[in-house]
Parts: sequence; C-alpha cells; structure tokens
Amino acid sequence: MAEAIPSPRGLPILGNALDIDAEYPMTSLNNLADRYGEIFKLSLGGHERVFICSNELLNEVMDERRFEKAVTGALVHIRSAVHDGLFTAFPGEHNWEVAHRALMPAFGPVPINAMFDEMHDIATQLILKWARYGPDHEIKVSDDFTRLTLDSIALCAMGTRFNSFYTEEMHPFVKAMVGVLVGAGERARRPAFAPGYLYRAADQRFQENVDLLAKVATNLVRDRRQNPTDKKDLLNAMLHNKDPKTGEHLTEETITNNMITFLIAGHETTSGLLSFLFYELLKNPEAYRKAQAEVDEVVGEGPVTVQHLSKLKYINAVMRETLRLHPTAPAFTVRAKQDEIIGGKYRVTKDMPLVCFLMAAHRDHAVYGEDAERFEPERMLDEPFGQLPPNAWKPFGNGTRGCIGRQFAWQEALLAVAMVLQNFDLSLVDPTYKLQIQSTLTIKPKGFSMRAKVRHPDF
Ligand code: MNH
Repeated sequence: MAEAIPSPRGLPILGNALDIDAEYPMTSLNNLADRYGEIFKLSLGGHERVFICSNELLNEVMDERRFEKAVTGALVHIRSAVHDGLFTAFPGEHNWEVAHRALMPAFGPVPINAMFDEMHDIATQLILKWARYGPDHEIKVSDDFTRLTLDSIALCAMGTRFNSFYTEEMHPFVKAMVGVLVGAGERARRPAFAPGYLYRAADQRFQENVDLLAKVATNLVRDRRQNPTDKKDLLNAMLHNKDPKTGEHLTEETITNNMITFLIAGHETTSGLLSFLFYELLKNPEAYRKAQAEVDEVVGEGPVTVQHLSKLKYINAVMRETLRLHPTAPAFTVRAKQDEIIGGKYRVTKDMPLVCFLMAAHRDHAVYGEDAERFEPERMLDEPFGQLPPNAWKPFGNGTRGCIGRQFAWQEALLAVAMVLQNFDLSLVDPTYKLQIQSTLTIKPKGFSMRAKVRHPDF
C-alpha cells in the first residue's frame, strides 16, 4: 500500500511558502527534516517538491537507471544565464554530451596537477595579505576565500588575473554572479499568479547581471583568440578539444556558457568549504592541533609542493568531514524516469522533483551514529571512509551529472589549508560566534571572522 508523503499543512494559494524563512531557508528545511524524518513534501511557487533526507532513500534515488538529474527551481532561472552549459543542461541535451566528452580529460589528474603552481601563486597572495595586515586584523573569512577561489579558477582555467586581493571591492563578476544566483532563487519562489509588472525592476537588474557575466566571458574568449598560447588550460581545451565520439568542436555559445559555468561553479562551493573548515577547526581545538601537526610533520617550513598533498591524510579527512556537515552545495535534484514507488511505499510521479537534501542525509544516525552532528575527522580517514555504505557522502553529486571540478577543488583546498596552517596561528574574533548559514544556491557561514598571527617570526 502506498503511503502519503508527510507535509506541513499549507495555505490555499501560498502553499508552504511561509514554512520557509526567506533569509535562513536552511534552518527551516533542517527543522522540517528533524520533524518528518526520511522524507517530506512542500508546495512552493505552485509546485510540489519532495525532500529526501535519509541515506536509505538517497541510495535508492541515486540509481541512474531509474532516476536522472532534474533541472528545476532556481536552476531553470540560472539557465537564462548559461543555457545548456554543463551544470544546467537537461539530461540528454546534445551540447552537454559534446562538452562533457570533450572536456572530461581536461579535468583529469594530470592537467589538474599541472595547475598546481598557479594555485600556489594565488594562495601565496592570501598568505601575504594576512601576514601584512597583522595579528589584530579582523579577517572576513568568506570574502578572502572567495578572492582566493575566484582568482584561482580564473588564472588556472583561463589564464586571467582578477587580482581580487588588490582591491577592496570584489571583481564586478562576483556581484553580478551573486545577483544572478539570488535573483534565480527569488524568481523560483514567485507565486505563479503574481502579475509580471510587479517584477519589472527586478527582472531588469537580473538581465543586467546576466549580460555582465556574458560580457566578462566573451572578452576572455576573444582575448585568447587574439593572443593564442599553448597553455594546457580549460579555455584552450574548450577552443580546441573535439568530442571523441562525434568529432564535433564546442560551438561559440557553448564555450561562453561553460566559461561562465566554470567561473560560478568553480569558486563559490570551494570558498564555502574553506570557510566552514576553519570554523570547525576553531571550534574543535583537538582537530586543529592534529591538522597543524600534520602540516609541520609532512611539509615543515619549506614551500608546499604537489607531492606533499597526498600525504596530508588527516587534513583530507577534515575536508571530507567539513563537506559532510556543511555540504556547500546543500542539495541537488533528481526525478524518476517513470512513475515510481520509493522506499517501498511512497508514490512519486515522474515529473516530481526529488530534492536530495544533503544537510539531512549526511547526518543520518543510521549511518553516522548518535554523534552524527559532531565534527569528527577520524571517521573520514581513508579506512573508515571506504567502509561507509553506498551514497553516504554525496557533496559532489551523482554519477554522470556529478561534479566535473572535484579534483580541481580538492587540490586547491588542500593546498590552501596546508599553507594557512603552516603560516598562522588562528583565533576566533568572537569566541561566542554562533554559526548561521547564509544561502544562495550554495551555503557559507554568515559573519564569520578570525585573526591570523604569523607563526614564524622571521616570516
Ligand atoms: Mn561542482 C556539478 C558540488 C567544485 C564545476 N558540483 C556539481 C554538483 C555538485 C557539485 C553537488 C552536481 C549538481 C547537480 O546534480 O545538480 N562542486 C561541488 C562542490 C565543489 C565543487 C561541493 C567544491 C568543494 N565544481 C567545482 C569546481 C568546478 C565545478 C571547482 C569547476 C572548475 N560542478 C561543476 C560543473 C558541474 C558541477 C561544470 C556540472 C557537471 C555536469 O552536470 O556535467
């Protein structure tokens, strides 16, 4: 017998809109997951969405034979900026197939390793900035990690320096990108019946932001065409690689769409990972001490090299544990290829978005025990990690539509953590700081700041 999917009672037209706090949606969703357990359903903007909150159900909907990526909600509106780019393409779209096959090799271990020196260059700028500002300076953690990850993807992928560490304001690309992400979320929440003129000003701002992203990307492509190099970066891969199956090149539009996609997808999530990671280390002094001791032992006082990274086992576990508790892409959405029963009892139709809500699924007591809420890197060391049940840890999404930039992000974050711990002793500006989650499409710790004191006086 099918069982109804539990849902808070909604209002006639607004549905469950009032069940979700506009400023802190994650808090509302976490509370709903606590209340309902493995699954619940909301009606938002006239559409039903099912939230998958347990490992057992998540494991079932990760079966790519029965379920596929759904482009719904905010993603539909991000599509107006990046169309059929890798992240926002509908399943089966031809340009996704071509770009996926042509670009996969460019994200493999060899080309990513080759980007190490440029990642190191940008990370050094962050270290110098913090050292020169001195031990009393209040570091706005997410802002500086955003500078790091944005400059890193721009340099490694397109050979361009955004020089964000040399300006007080973020690069205009960041403002436009946040505008598009926030705007896309707002559009997805608009009640279906609302008259369009209410949103004319918002829509115009949205379009201006979309245009600015396109302008930055088009300029980068034009520059490269005018000044060709044989650098093995993503831009050259997009310009020159062919789809091994069909022999096709990427079209001009596909190149721009994916350029914007890489700039957006390639920095927000990694910057969030680094911010949450230092938040957790500062709240867990024992883990902090172990992580720093590992850098001292593996690297010592000299420069961090690419060979050191695979030896940083504890920090690797710290990164996994951070993404378990704070998956910076907190959810992704799939749908059934045909009407289905999941969990042996919940009926879902094929057009119903199934939101894989990682904030809850990653804290499933059935997998992580009673202390699932605790930050404990030991459980993510290679051996216990390898023994987790299937699909217990999904911060990079699933299968063919999983993250293409995972190795890039991992190398960049490992390097940054090692360099920060090697060079500084960190402390909280406000020891009573309480974590609040700021969310657009991704999450970061709101208002989190710290101080950094150089460890070696002869710096
Ligand atoms: Mn990334 C897809 C998380 C870093 C480029 N990424 C995804 C998905 C998740 C994800 C989850 C699946 C989304 C979905 O199913 O709708 N990504 C992350 C996280 C980090 C990250 C947590 C860092 C930490 N991602 C990066 C970096 C890049 C990148 C760095 C680029 C350099 N990600 C992508 C692209 C896709 C993607 C492109 C879409 C892949 C596809 O569908 O073909």
